Amino acid sequence: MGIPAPSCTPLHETPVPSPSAVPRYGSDAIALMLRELGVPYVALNPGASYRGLHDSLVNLLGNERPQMLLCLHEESAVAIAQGYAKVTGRMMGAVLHSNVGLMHATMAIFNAWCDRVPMLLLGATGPVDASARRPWIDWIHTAADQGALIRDYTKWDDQPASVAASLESILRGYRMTTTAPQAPVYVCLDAGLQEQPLATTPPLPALERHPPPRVVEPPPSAVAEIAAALAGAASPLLLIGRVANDAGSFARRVELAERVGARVITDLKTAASFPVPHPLHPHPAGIYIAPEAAPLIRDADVIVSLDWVDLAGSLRAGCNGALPAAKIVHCSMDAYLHRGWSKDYQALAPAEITLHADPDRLVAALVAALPEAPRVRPATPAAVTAPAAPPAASAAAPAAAPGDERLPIADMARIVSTALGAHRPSYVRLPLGWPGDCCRFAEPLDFIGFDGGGGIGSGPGMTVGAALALRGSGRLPIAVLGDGDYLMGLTALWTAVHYRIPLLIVVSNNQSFFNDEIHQERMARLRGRPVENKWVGLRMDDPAIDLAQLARGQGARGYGPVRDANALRAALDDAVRDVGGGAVVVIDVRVAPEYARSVSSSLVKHLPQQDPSGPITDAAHSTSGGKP
Ligand SMILES: Cc1ncc(C[n+]2csc(CCOP(=O)(O)OP(=O)(O)O)c2C)c(N)n1
Ligand SMILES: [Mg+2]
Repeated sequence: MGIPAPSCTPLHETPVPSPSAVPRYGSDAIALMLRELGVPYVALNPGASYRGLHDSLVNLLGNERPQMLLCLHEESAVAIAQGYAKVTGRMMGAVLHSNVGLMHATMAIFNAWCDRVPMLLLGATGPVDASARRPWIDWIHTAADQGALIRDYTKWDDQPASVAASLESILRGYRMTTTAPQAPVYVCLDAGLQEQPLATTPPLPALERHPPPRVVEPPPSAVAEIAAALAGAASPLLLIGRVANDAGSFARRVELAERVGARVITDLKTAASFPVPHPLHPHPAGIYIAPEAAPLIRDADVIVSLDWVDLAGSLRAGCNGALPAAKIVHCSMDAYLHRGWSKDYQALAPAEITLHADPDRLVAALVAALPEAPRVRPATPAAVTAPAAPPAASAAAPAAAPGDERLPIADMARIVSTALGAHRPSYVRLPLGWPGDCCRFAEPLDFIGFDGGGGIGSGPGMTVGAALALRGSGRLPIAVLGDGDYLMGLTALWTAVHYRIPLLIVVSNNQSFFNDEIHQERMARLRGRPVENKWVGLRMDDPAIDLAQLARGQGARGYGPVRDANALRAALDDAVRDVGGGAVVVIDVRVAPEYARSVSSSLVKHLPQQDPSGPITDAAHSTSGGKP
């Protein structure tokens, strides 16, 4: 049972008709180009550098196709576009004010770059003609080569010098960002050019003369070689990374694994790509290779990587730093994007066969090349659609001072996944410390992957963008965010409330940038210094921040702080009802500062070497006394 479609209608800010709605300015032509390309939305925070384009979007296009989505921070605007692309596979736009708006947006652009999502970023500067600049403000908001700020983490950028060149530039950028390997592009529009009056606007380039490039199929000889290797393998392994999230591609991956009896490992950095409960997927997906999954890598004789992020690092993680003996097939087009500034290309991956091809096309070709009868039938096919329930929440929470009770994070996770299981949740984000057994993704879009660049603060914006894309799908957009992530990006919620984009955020509130407590604990242990001090400079307490109030202050529903299992269940019931009715809901759940040990290394890289069986807790400092 999914949640019903929201009962509210999306807000459209409809402008009064303009008496002079004929294209007469440079930005009018640019706005028409955006419509021609089918850009559905442009997320933005305003600025005088693109007041010409803003006017054209409102008074020429009537704020339709594209529709503007007002954001309270440029970082949210880009995160929203990223969330939208992660769900739909399609791009939307973001418009960023001159240099300062672009500076605000940089981290989000880096996330989108590392996540390899399509996105059209429009910027502005100038007037480039200094004689046309207003005093002071136009000078501080004009930069030479503005694209240089983000050139190292965009696929392409341009600053066209005429209106006709702007149209070509936007079309070129659109084709580039939507062509694999995908990544954001940036087109910087001179303010003077936008505001330039025109006797007639230049014709839009004919789209049919600039079609998307035909996709090249993987070479048949390579397909035959890989198929033969898989067919002859005793322990084949598929590592599934950045792949398409349509149902057909998802089903073909299952088909391939079953035909050759391959084990499968999936990655929480990327979206749900294979049914986790499937018998051929024996271990929970993780951010890192979990110790229990390592033997699959060590013992494999053929490994096929389908655009797996950090192939070399994962292979070494599975083999104690060595490389596996297996024959390795690496199918990815990512090398086309590799540059020098950011090392997001990861360690150099060994491979006997490297294919610069679309991984889903390789899967389709392999399925066509391999015999139909499954070599190894899954033991219990029913398990594919009926994942085993996670262990029940533990009965007893750790002792805490009266009024300061907190849920173990594993309990919170199990209660959330059980309560939402029947409502077709689409997990947009999971916090560090989320237990692997609560990642029971069985279908595409059950999980949409991580932030790409590890930039905290993107969670709320990405949730809004994903929820925008999921609107009316019957799915429940849910993000479980760390309190630090929530607090850095929470003004994105207003955009969701304003445009009636229903969603649920559960904040895993340990009142800390807790990931760094683990690092400080590690430092203290290594250096023989007091572990008790690990919280200093990291705890967000005194005063405790009222996270639900911060949601209510933006017109969202805010529940909590919730401190026990029953209160959480009740809040989730209310939240599901509210989201079904169109609301934006935040539940603040007080969780103990700990990462669930059952997560093993799925979401955490370096757990300190302490009690190997118990959770990583803040036992070293006293929460029982209330304040650290
Ligand atoms: C923009 C940015 N600043 C700082 C960091 C370093 N960092 C990584 S995880 C983390 C803590 C995040 O806190 P929270 O979201 O509350 O999650 P928790 O660790 O408490 O589970 C920080 C500060 C980062 N990755 N990105
Ligand atoms: Mg935290």
